[in-house]
Amino acid sequence: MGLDFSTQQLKAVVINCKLEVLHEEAIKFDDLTKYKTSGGCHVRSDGLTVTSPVIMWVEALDILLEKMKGAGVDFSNIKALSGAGQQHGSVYWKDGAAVKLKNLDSTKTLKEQLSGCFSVDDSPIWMDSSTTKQCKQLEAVVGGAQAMADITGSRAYERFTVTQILKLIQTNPDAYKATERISLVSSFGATLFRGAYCNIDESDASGMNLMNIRSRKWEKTVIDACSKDLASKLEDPVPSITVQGAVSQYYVDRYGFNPDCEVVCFTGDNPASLAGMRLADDDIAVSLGSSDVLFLWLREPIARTEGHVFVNPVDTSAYMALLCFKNGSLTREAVRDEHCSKSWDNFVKLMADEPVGNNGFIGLYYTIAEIIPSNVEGCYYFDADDNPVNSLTASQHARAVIEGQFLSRRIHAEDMGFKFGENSRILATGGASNNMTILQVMSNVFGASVYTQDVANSASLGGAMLAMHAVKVTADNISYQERLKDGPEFKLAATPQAGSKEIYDIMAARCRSLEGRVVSDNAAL
Ligand code: ADP
Ligand code: XUL
Repeated sequence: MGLDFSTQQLKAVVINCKLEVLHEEAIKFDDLTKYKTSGGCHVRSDGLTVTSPVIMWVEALDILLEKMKGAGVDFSNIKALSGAGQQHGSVYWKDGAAVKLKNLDSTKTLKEQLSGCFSVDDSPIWMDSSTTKQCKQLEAVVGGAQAMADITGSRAYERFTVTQILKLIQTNPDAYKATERISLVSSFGATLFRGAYCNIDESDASGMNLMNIRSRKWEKTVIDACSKDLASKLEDPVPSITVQGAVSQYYVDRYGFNPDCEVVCFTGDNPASLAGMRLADDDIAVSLGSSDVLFLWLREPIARTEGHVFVNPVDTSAYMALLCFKNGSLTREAVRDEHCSKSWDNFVKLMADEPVGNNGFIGLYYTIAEIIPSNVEGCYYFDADDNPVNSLTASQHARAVIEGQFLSRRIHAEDMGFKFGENSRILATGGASNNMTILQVMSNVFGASVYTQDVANSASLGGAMLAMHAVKVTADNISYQERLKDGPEFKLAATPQAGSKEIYDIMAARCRSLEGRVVSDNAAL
């Protein structure tokens, strides 16, 4: 079984040894209306602080397992489970939580028993951008942004976990003091199933600005700059396919799990997607979920001050490169809701009213503070001569948001060394990869063929596949790629349309300079 504690929902998938999907389930957090989340989170009044109630994730697991049991899933057949979590988010377990976790009562829900177990009720998540001060502070300690990237794989980013932990230490020292363990969303998921604290895996640990990506150890200078006791509140990083031990007796008694079912480390949603898509060397994965994320397999950890290098979850000696754009699906939805009567059907019909290239109009949409380019906010429209315009028609908006997003993804990916070409395969996943019109624009802008998998939730699928690999590999030493070679195939979804390359090559160059203008205008504000 593979789970995915993602931004907007908790998902699960059950597969068999032939890699066939037996069952899929999802619980949308916004459907748990009492938590009043939108898109699974709360954006605070400063517009920068973004959190999710940790107990909502716990309750979603209660509901998910009940639903699966009701649907006839036979948990006694599950040999192993693993999963994914939205990256960077953190969970703060209060003193005494380990004892509660160890003694879970199977007649009660997890929510009933764990509600008092968190020293911070609202977990900071990846959409948070409130820690610029802490980023600067920690970069200064290690010798600057590039030095931080060389050590941890990324310059200090607001959403990266250690900057969030430092903010807690500085603004709410009592809560930090009352914390016995800090989990990532991923290791929190594993901990719930294990009934004991689970390790943070090396791949998701790479999204903390805290682990040395070569030695795979916590970086002492960064630890000491936060608090000398921080390491004692963290479970050490281990390879992503580490078996943590059997599932808690709670799940055996309440849901009929096999007592020998192994819990394998959970990892970040993007590393898990890399596993679920069985990414090969020349592939570029594009995940169109709440965020838009591009990633690829990397042999050597060459880190820059834009983008990230993470430890590879599948091959622990390798790495992965990743670019994350915060204005993904939620921004497309905002345009759909404002200009296209809240319907994807209308959205694609309106897009079709405008030609490839939108007659030169370019739109850059940052409805929330962006990660790339850093901290830019607002929506900006330009005509074919690069003059700013105040508004666009509904059909121009529908086309502009998609073209603008993929043009920007292309220029930043090329800057980081991603190479798009006729031979590269773009593997698309995430909610918006269901939309063929969007995939066609992506193919045109990148000038490469786009493929999709039947299973849209590559992160939960990757979790299930990593679980299967982890419990077998010590006995047979077969590589991940070899074991999973018969996994769900990719199907061709779109190829570049004739003439589009010429149009988008010119627009990509324009987009680069317009984005630069928007960045400097934002900085001047
Ligand atoms: P996450 O895992 O981050 O919660 P998903 O990968 O499940 O996100 O994607 C959810 C998003 O998919 C929604 O925000 C929605 O906007 C988008 N989505 C779903 N169907 C479509 C569609 N047909 N066209 C465009 N976007 C879609
Ligand atoms: C990656 C990132 C997001 C989250 C949520 O760095 O911040 O993709 O993992 O999906």
